[in-house]
Formats: sequence, C-alpha cells, structure tokens
Amino acid sequence: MNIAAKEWSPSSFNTTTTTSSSSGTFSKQNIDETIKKFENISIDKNEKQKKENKKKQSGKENRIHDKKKQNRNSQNPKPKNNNNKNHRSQQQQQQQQQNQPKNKNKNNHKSKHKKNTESFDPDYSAPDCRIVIGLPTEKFNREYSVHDIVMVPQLVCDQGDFSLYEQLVEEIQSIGRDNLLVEWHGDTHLIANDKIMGGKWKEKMPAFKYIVDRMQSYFDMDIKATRFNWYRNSKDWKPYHHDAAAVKARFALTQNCTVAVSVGQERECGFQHAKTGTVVSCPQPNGCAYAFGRDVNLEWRHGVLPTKKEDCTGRISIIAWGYVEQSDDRTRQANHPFFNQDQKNHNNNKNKHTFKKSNNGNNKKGNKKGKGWFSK
Ligand SMILES: O=C(O)CCC(=O)C(=O)O
Ligand SMILES: [Fe+2]
Repeated sequence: MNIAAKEWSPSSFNTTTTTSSSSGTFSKQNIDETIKKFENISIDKNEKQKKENKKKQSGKENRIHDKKKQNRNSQNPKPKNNNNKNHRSQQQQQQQQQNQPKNKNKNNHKSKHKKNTESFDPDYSAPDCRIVIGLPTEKFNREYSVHDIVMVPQLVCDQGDFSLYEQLVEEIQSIGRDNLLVEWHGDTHLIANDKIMGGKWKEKMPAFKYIVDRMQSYFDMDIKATRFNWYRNSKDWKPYHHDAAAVKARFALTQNCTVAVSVGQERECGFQHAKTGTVVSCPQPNGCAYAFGRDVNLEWRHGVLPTKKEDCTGRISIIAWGYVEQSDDRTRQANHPFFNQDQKNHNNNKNKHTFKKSNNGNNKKGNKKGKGWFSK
C-alpha cells in the first residue's frame, strides 16, 4: 500500500477508468476499483524493475567472473601436453591430478577463489635436485645422494684471499708451453690441454695439486679425471652441458660425481633442467666448491652463466670427476640403460677387451683412459 500511496496523485489517474472524476463525483466502489487497478499497475512496474535490476546484476557478475577466469588462465597457462616427455612418471602425474583440491565449498558449490595450497596429500617422490650446504671442515661427513648439489663456501681458502688464484695463474704460465691453454669449443673460455706433456704439467703445479687433494679428501672421492678452466674476463662463459658420465656409458660406470672449485672473481653457475628448462643459479665466490651427484648430471645441464658486468676479472675452476659413494633412494634412473645389468656386463666386457688390446699393442683408446680428455 505504501507504494500505491506514493504514486497517488491526480495526474496518475487513467482517464478511461475514471469518467466520473471529470464530474467531480466518486462513488466508494469506483474509488476501490481504481485503487486496485492502480496497485496492480504499480506492482507490475515494480516487478519489472526488480527483474531488470537482477538481470543487470547477473550480467555484471558474469563479466567479472569471466575476467577473473581470464586472469587466472594467463597467470597459470595450462601446461602443454608434451606427450610423455615429462621427467616425472605418468603414474605420479595421475596421482597428482587425483590429489588436486576439488575447489568446492561446504555446499558443494564451485569456489570463485583459487586455493593457495595445491594438494594436501603428502608427496614422497624425490626432489628434482637437493641443495646441500657443506661446512668447510675436514670431511663432508654426511650421506651423499644422487640428487644432491652440494655447496661448500671457503673449501680451499678464505673468500677474501685471492692469493690462490694468483698462484695458479703464475704456475700455469710458468709451464712455458704456448699450446697448453686452448679455446674450449670456439672461443667461450680456455682449458688446459691434458694431452700436452701427457698431462704431466699438473705435477708441476702445487696449487693445482693442493686443490685436487682437498676435493678428494673432503668427499672421499676416487678421482678419475681433472680439468683446469680459465674464464679470463666477463666475455668468457660456459654453455650448458652434461658431463661425460651422462652421455657415455664407459664414463658412467666409474664417474658419478663432479666437483668444481672456484678461485678468483665470483661468477654464477647455472643448472638447467634438461626437460623443463627451469634454471637454478648459484653464485660461486672465491674459494667455494660445488659438487653434483649422478642424477643431477643426468637430469640437469650445468654451465657458467654469461655476464654483462664490464669489470669482471678472471676466474679459474678446477674440476674433478670421479666416484663418490651415493644413496640412490627414490632415483628416477633405475632403468637407465647405463645402469641396466645387461648393459653393465656388456660395457665391462668391452672395457676388458680395450684393456687387453692396449696391453698387447699400443691402443689409443686404452691410453686415453683416466686422462679425462673428451669433448662434449
Ligand atoms: O667452471 C665451472 O664451474 C664449470 C666447468 C664445467 O662444467 C666443466 O669443465 O665441465
Ligand atoms: Fe661440466
């Protein structure tokens, strides 16, 4: 009635229904009928308005919802179907999909908000890699896993003491062989050539020997090969690559670990996941060492990142490849052909054959073994 009362004014009258109004006489019946008609018109009008408002409101909500959905999709693009190329097993992926939260609230309505926790089901699979900090004590003193990237600051000297770098530069130059330092794969940086003097130049470098001995005793490592890398300035870098044990079966049998000691200017070393392309980078200050296990070498590439810093002076890295006792708990590489038993037997036979030949005759392959000279 309030609504009708509000509308009540002489001009609101429909003249066809109130002929008596013109005469100025209103019967009670006429007035009641007129009020009723007016109320109906007014209620109709009101309903219509309400419906329209509702329509407008829901249109607005849909637009907001669509926009939110769009934003969500652009922030989290759906992963491309890379046909089984994912490094995690299909089973793991299926389990993860099943474990996705249903995003439904108590009343089983779809929630408009994205959950900030993706899954509440515990995931026991191995990490893609595990970052471990080693203390610069005498020994690493903990179990080494195939998934480990180990960082040991100040393994060979204090971070601020650059005398070891200077000594290495002096030692390598005093060998006095022009062709000892060669460009690695074009002109990325220099490496010392193991073939020169049959690798005997290393024995004439006490600083080099000190670093190799420190790596060996810290990780209880059976060292099979070593390398001297020299990054002269900011122009030098090392492209992402796998070390030989990831690509050559005969290396895989005796080398499951790479250790790199850095001296000189700090540079960033990067690990790039071979399947996803994800990059993790780790600064390497003077005196620091990093090491990585078997599965890290198989599943990631590594390199020394290029830098745009102009004032970059030199860095030397001494690398050791060899064998360190490792736990292969939750490895994804159990069926890798290099570690498959048949393949192992095959490789062992091949190696025996190579040794025999090299003992009887002058087999080049046999002589090369253990010198660590290979091109990637
Ligand atoms: O200099 C480094 O830290 C990396 C060297 C390296 O990856 C190699 O020599 O294979
Ligand atoms: Fe390498």
